[in-house]
Amino acid sequence: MLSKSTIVGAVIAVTIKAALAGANDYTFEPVKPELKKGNATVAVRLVHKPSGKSVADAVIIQTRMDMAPEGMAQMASPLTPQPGTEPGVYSFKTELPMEGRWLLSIAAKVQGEPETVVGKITYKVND
Ligand SMILES: [Cu+2]
Repeated sequence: MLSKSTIVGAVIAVTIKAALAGANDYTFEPVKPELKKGNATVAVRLVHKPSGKSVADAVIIQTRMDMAPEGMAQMASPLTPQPGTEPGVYSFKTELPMEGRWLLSIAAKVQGEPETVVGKITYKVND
């Protein structure tokens, strides 16, 4: 016979697993990890890891592109959303005035997922 504490423990374990599964089931991947200095299009694919499928219809709620990886977090370039080229790909226009590593921080709401999905991608920007 199962003790009450065993059952409570199992319920808690399942609850924690469900919470961890949530947003961590999703990942943002760069369409191209390298960009050219100047006018640039930053495109990311949102992937549901367990199925390997691209996720269309996510709502991007926050973006930031800055040079934090080079110790220049204050050097940020605003991102302007562009029409998607294909389902599951989210594109933005920006201006990258300096070569080096730039960090994209992005947050999205995915249908059926209560947690916010966040991603961080480091791009290499070439002259
Ligand atoms: Cu810089």
